[in-house]
Amino acid sequence: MERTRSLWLLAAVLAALGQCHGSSSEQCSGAVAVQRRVDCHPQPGASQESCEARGCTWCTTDVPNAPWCFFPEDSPYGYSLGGNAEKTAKGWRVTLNKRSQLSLFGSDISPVVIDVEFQTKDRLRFKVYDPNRERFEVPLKIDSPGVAAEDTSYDVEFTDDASHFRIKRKSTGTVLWDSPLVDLFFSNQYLQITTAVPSTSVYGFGEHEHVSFKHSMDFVTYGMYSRDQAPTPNANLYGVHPFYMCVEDDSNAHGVLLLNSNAQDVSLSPNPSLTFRTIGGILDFYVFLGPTPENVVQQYTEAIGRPHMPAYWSLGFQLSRWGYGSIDVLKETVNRMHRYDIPYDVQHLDIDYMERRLDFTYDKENFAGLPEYLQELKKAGMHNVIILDPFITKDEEPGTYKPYDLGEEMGVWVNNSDGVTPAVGEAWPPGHSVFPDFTNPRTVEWWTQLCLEFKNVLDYDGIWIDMNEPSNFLRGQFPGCADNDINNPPYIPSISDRSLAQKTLCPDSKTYLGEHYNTHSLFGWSQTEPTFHAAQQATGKRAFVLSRSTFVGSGKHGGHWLGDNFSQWKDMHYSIIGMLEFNLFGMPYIGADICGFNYNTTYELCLRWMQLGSFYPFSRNHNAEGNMEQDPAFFGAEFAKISRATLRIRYSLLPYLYTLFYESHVHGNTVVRSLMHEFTSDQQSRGIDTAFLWGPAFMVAPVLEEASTAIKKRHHTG
Ligand code: MIG
Repeated sequence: MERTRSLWLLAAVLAALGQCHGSSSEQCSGAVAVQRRVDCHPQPGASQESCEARGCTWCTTDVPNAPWCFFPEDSPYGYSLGGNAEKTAKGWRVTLNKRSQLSLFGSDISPVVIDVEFQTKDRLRFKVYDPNRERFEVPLKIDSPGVAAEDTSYDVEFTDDASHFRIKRKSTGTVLWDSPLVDLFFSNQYLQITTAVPSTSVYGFGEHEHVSFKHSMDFVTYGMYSRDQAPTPNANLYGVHPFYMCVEDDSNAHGVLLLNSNAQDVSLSPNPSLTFRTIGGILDFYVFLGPTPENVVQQYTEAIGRPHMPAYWSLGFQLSRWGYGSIDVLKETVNRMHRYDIPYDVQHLDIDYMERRLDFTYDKENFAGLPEYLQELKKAGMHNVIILDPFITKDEEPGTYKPYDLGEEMGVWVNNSDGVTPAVGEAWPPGHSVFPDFTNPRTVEWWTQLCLEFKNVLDYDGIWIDMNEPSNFLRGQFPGCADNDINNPPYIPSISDRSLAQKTLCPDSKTYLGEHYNTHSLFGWSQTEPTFHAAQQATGKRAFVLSRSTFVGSGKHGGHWLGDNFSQWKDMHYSIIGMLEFNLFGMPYIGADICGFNYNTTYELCLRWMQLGSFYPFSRNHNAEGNMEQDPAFFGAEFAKISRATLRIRYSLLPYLYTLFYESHVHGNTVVRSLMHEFTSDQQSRGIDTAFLWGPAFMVAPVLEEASTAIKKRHHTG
């Protein structure tokens, strides 16, 4: 014992020395090569002791972010085939048995079943689940016509030694998916699967601010859990999209969705491989065979729902800001926009239009005459969008605030773990707030009624739904979260604060569809569809819904903006990446706050951003409270002239943009796409994210750097 320990110590010292001298990264003989390591201690705080206690190998390395604790080649974990495949209506299924008693996070489930379904010629589903107990599944309906195995473009099989589960592209033999069964975990609160990917050209996963469109595979981990979080590189943001596209070396492309709404993360490793970890639900994968990037997105949206068809007016330029503060300032801004003749179709109203930030009210003092003014704008051909937050104050005098009184009567709130008393948190409205549970049909009734009634107060054309992660200014509701396995699971994915309750509700809160633990990231998604129908009913026209939190399939009923970005040059660049990613996610109605939300903008940055933003599908200049004004009429004649000129290019191309949206609505095409999408076989196109295309035929290459007047031809390495 003693001797082994000192050997370990010696190894650690040698490793540390090696690190100092930057010598070879491989310090331990016989260990799995660094680039092939799969993390055996994904939670923080790994030590040699805790690593070896779980039967894994400890070996330090100077390769940044590579795991020091990893599964050995002869890992005792995982599952093995429990028998022969059994034929099912649309495919086959097999049982898997756990290989040993060892457990990473406890409560392992065995047996589990892999069900393979040949859904369409180019789409297959495989799900791993517990045959003996129902677990949470995302209630997204995906049609599965079914197709015979010989008519598919893919083969699904186990390797001869039954150690790997594989999916192949028939036409080329390329292995698209390859999971060693020893890397499969299926416990109550920890599910993990690893797959090799056929190339390092991997795109997608959201929502994050990614610093490149094509991902680095150098041991990068992205957490996914909806959160009120201003974009910062790699942090989990407002929405959840566990979808990636991979472009194979021969330029065929495929896509993969993990349909799971629990807190999760994915690690990208140089092998190249991906490791998915989620803390609930089931492993429910959909694979789309392409073979072009456009085909992948078409097939993806065929499954999850085609993007909605936006109203023509919503392709016009839009203006917003938080903090006009009064109708006079609003009018002044609108007037100068017209005075400078800036193409402009939509005016947004942020929370300052409300009385004390209460939904379904307006400030009759500071915004006196707002109803009449909105009608005036409409007569002049403009359209209006109003913001609504998901929290409802419970502290008004009874009988004075209908949204609360009616909601209370109808029982529409998210409840505490007892399933009866409403969860009470704190947000923008004065006092304390409750949270509508949009997974409950009664809530949909309540919300629809309020939206319809409010249309008679403010003549809106569209609804902007904010803060629906859902955001709460506390860590969990009052009086804080109980200490239990739901609130404090054994593994918390790589998300900000490593907390499931920070800035939101306790995971053990109850929604109609189930525990908040499972439904948290579905909150905004579940609000989008009813808001879409309410807006449609209220206006009698095509609906406009802009949602901050989104999930797989949200594009069917709403658009998205990239959230609270910063007035910084790099944010302009990242906005292109976000826009390209949301086009992969089936949400082509997308844009970032032009000129930046947080911080004061500058003349030059804002002007360049107006030029870029003129080509966002959703083109809106928006600003945070307290910052200097930044509408394109604010900076004077020269600025206005340049903005007008680029916006006029946009407007002259609106028939084209509208047609692209039609194609996205009907065939699932992207509207904005990367150069790689169109020039896939050109290796150089793989990494380009400083320019983009509208459809196949129009390229935008904006200036993204300060004090520059030309675009440098950058060298892009595959
Ligand atoms: O806590 O409504 O992302 O666009 O201006 C901030 C005020 C709440 C966040 C949104 C932003 C909006 C702001 N909201």
